[in-house]
Amino acid sequence: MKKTKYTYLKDYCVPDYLIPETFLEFDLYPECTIVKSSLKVSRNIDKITDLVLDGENLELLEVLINDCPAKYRLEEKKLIILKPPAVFILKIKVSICPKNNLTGLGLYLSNGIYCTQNEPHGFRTITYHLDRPDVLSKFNVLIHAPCEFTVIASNGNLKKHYASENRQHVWWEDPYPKSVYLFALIAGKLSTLTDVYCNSKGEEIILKIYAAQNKIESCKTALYFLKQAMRWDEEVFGLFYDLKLYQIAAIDDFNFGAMENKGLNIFNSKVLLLDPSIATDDDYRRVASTVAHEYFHNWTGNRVTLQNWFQIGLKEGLTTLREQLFMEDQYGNDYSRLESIQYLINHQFVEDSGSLAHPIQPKRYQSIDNFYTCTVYEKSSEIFRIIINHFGRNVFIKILKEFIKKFDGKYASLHDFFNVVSRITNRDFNNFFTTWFCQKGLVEVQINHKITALDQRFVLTQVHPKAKKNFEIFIDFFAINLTTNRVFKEKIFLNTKKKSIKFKNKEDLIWSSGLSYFSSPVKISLKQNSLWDILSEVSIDKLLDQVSTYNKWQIIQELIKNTIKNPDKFLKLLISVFSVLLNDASSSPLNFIFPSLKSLLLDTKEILTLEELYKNLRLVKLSIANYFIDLWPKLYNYFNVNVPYQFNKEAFVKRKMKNIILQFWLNSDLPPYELAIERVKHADNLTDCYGALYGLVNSDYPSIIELLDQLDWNKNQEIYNKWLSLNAILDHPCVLGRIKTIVSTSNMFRLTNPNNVYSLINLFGSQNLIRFHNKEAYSWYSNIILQIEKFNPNVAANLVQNLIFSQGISKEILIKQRDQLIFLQKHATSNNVLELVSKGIL
Ligand code: B3K
Ligand code: ZN
Repeated sequence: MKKTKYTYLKDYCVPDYLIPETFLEFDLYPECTIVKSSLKVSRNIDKITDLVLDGENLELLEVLINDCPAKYRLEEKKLIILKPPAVFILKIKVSICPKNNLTGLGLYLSNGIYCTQNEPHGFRTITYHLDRPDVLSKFNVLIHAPCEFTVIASNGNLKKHYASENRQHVWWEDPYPKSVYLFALIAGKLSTLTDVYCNSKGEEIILKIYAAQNKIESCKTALYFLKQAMRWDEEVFGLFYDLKLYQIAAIDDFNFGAMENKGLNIFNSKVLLLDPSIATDDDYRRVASTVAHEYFHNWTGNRVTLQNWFQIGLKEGLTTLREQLFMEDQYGNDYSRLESIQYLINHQFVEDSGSLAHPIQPKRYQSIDNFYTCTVYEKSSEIFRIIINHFGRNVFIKILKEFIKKFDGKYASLHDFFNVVSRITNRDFNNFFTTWFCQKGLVEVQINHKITALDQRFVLTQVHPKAKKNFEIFIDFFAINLTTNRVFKEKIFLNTKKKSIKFKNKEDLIWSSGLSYFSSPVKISLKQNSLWDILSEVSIDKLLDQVSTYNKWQIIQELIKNTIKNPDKFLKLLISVFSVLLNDASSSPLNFIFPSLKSLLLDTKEILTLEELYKNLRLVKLSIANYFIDLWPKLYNYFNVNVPYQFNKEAFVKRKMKNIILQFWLNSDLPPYELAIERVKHADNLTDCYGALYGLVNSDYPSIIELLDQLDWNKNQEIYNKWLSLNAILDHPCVLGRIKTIVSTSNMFRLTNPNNVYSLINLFGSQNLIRFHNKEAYSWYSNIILQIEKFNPNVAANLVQNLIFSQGISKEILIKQRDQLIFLQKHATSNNVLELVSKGIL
């Protein structure tokens, strides 16, 4: 039996020692990089005790205390300095091998470029240190590198650069104390894009982006987004950048999107490079939001860091909220807000309803890597947003400023933040904090409509099978009296199981879809079939006309779900709603996007199996496509404006509409295959080209395999990853065979490249539910997980999540799923994989 070792929040203690200053010296060589450190150490408790440093996969060469040999003991992942003095200088020399490091953590090589990733525990594979966020240290870094390197960078400001003996020597100094997870190093033959940002105080900040020579031109738009984000943070939060230099490096092999290292962000190229021929509009938006997110971390994460890793929701939730507010301000409140709500529902609601559900602040973990989830990012952001919803943006800004002032240069916990919230709002947030941050599980608010002899009422009930205590739910209740046309709004604080809202006029037709805007991250269940009957009687456009963008979208999403559950009953109504929407040129494209299969399964799991749901979904799409068959060409032409590609809100909304129309049309009995293929071949931008391909892949186009094979999409990794993703979502009996062939024979595909793995294998497991959930795919998939786990447990664990999915899956297939999890439990070796597997087996 493998031993399971957990880290518990209740065991947290302040560090025994502090390291206020760190000097690092790197002599970079692929096979053997020597890392020398000189640490100023001071005891932080009264008792004389050993100093226990973290370190993994290091070859220890020397340990000195105050320049004399130290007394130490070496354990597997620890270097224990035996009872050192209260204050001393510790010098350590280790050797590491970046070339053989395929974990995507610590110091590694990506296409010949030295790069680092240290959050959460990469630094311990670079040298011995206190690898915990509550130890903050001022860094001085000296790097020795080959003469031909054009970029040799670390955090902070460049102090000195000189060459001698065929090597370059570069000194960096970061004036701000930081946790080691924020340390970064980039070195290699890279090109640089430089710009200057002048802040509103008139100070100049040099901006630099580093990327491979053939990619540097594609970084210009990211630079523009960066300047937008810097300006926005000054104007909205009064937060200014605090160094003279801001650097971003683009790397091809990176485990996730990007990393906020102080003054030197490292980005996965996928979320930095933009050019209409390699990136879609969605990529443009993702780059804007990621560049802004990493920049905003400078205050929420870097200047104020975390007490321990149980608090990641603090920096990630606050930063995600800041990123979302930025996107709403820059790219349209309605569109961006609906997009984040949709993301939350499609991903976080699904996560919170399954076996991988966890509180934002977990009580324990085996591998903290497994907690960078949409619960920690998106759910916590929604909970922080409640403060804005309830008290207004200005109060939130005041709270954040106060919090930063109090904890600047220090670490903080979620609890610390809510203490500031309580103080400033004059309201006790303790219970709010413990219920929302320490309990897991999706909260559902059921809304029952009852007509009594005297009145009619809406009864709101909170339901949360996984939590013990009632949540404090802020509800901005919305109803509309369709008889009198009066809109009714009320703020309700649902901190008990039930509350009801009475309406005296029991004869009137009153409709409620719950929230007037998304005021809390809860799933609203409208238990009011009678109301849907009312809707068929009254003119639906009357209702849609009078409600907010959010309500409109919510009613349509609810109707789509009902139609998929019961097409006979609701299809007619859905079609009449679509008629209204399609005839309104200002309709948001998001109204026409169906909820994800996974989120639909959450609503239908007791009634429909995955196959039945999928069948109904296709039927609904076909019916809509055929019903509007005369309208599609007109709409398509209307939105197909013939102007050169530009990324701005008006243009991307038009392209989105155009592509949605094409995708519906392709699902009809008269699909415009030729038009779609013409788009694929001749569109002047990837959004239109990919949109047409996406439509074809999701239609019955008979030559789809030949078309995918003919595409010449292996010129660069960016476009190749797009091609992989189209293969991953193919609804075709050959899909598994194709994926296997790509993995084993394509010379562009590397299992060691996270983007390749995510675009093909992970997407297959997470999106192609119909083709993935079967015995053959499962057993191939778990073998791939084991192969990847050997060199990159982080990426392997991300894949495991797809094997833990039960909604709508038949018992017979679930047994096979379990068999694979048991197989993985037997053969896997990493905490990352084992922790998820054991949650899946429970
Ligand atoms: N803080 C990083 C994520 C680190 C993930 C480590 N597994 C990027 C971000 O959230 O901005
Ligand atoms: Zn973040």
